[in-house]
Amino acid sequence: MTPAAANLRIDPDRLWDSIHEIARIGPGRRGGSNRQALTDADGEARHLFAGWCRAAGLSLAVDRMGTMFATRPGTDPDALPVCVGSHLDTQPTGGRYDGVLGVLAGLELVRTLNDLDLRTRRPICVVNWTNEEGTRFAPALMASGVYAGMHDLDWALSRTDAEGRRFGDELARIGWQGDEPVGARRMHAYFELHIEQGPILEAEGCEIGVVTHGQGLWWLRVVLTGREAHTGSTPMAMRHDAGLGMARIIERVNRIAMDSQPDAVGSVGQVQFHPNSPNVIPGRAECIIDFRSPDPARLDAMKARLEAEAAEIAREAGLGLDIEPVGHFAPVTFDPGLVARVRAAAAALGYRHRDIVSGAGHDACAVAMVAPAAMIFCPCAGGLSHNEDESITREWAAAGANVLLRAAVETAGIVA
Ligand code: HGY
Ligand code: MN
Ligand code: MN
Repeated sequence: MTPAAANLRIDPDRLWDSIHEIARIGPGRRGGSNRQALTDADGEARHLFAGWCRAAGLSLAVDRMGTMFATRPGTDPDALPVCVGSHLDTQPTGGRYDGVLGVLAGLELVRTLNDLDLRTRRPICVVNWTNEEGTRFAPALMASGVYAGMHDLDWALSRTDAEGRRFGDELARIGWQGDEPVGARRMHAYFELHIEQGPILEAEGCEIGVVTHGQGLWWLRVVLTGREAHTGSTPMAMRHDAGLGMARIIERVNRIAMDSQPDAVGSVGQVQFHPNSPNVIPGRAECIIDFRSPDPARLDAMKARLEAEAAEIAREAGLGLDIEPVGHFAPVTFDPGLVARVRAAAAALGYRHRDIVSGAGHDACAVAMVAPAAMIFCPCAGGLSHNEDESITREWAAAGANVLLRAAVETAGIVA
């Protein structure tokens, strides 16, 4: 590593200010963020980010899923890029840092190289993946999933939100449907900085998580069909209560996850009753089940058990049942060479670090299927995330961004 590169550090105030400037777009009610994919707020944040990229001399390309690729040229025009990124979309009651830290740390990396007029052999590309969260349009990791070949493009563009609006129509409406074929752009390496979204790093006094693996995930859409009827005048024995069936399925998700310990989680975060009226027995109930485990056999066993026992629950309650897998990725092993580079960067920079498995899914989990990928975690207070009280310190953000800078620049190659 050249002396200039060995002393590289980002500008922590500029990174911090950028994070809090973009947080003004799509604010939550309690200081966090509500910038859901393909809303006007998402579109506005994209324009702000694109302006910052142009001001940093980056060339911007957008693919057909709306993913943004902002590239700083390298000295070798034929070399594949080193990509650094994450996502700008948020949960409805999200924090300011989930995803945003990784995208803006990538931009800060470029700004720092510009300040020092340092050239790299490989291009460096900052990425904003569309719809990482999957909250409005399931599944999560949607655009990176299409990029990795997990989903068909037309299937993704046809996904609808709770109001029946199509993903592709909303992407066009906010003016961010690009024309670059999804997946055509190859990467030499991909790094993603992200908050841990768990309590381990803070509890152990570590500033950096060296992410070796990511747990796998199944998202199952379950629809129960009963019969709408009057809640007052319908005898209990005559009810086909989709709401009751859903309650039993939600409880069974918890029981399956608890029976699958250690290293297994399961919850239902999204439920819709139809017609959702207090004096109508629900004729239809729909939810998405979220099962995760780092153990592929355990993950698939949870799914199989749920499918069998949901059929029994539906039969007992006299309900129709449909189960559709709407999201899946197997447990991920990140690229050992890049992981070692992240670990060496943390050590060289003097940060307390430890290896860690990611509980949350990230775009890097999809990208890892088609390119060498690695992740860097920084702590978050109390491990809290997907909550407006999510918080990190400026120092944690800077530590993560400095490790990202060093690992990415070492991979891209500094040209003296
Ligand atoms: O669901 C996830 O793990 C990610 O936070 N979207
Ligand atoms: Mn995220
Ligand atoms: Mn998230």
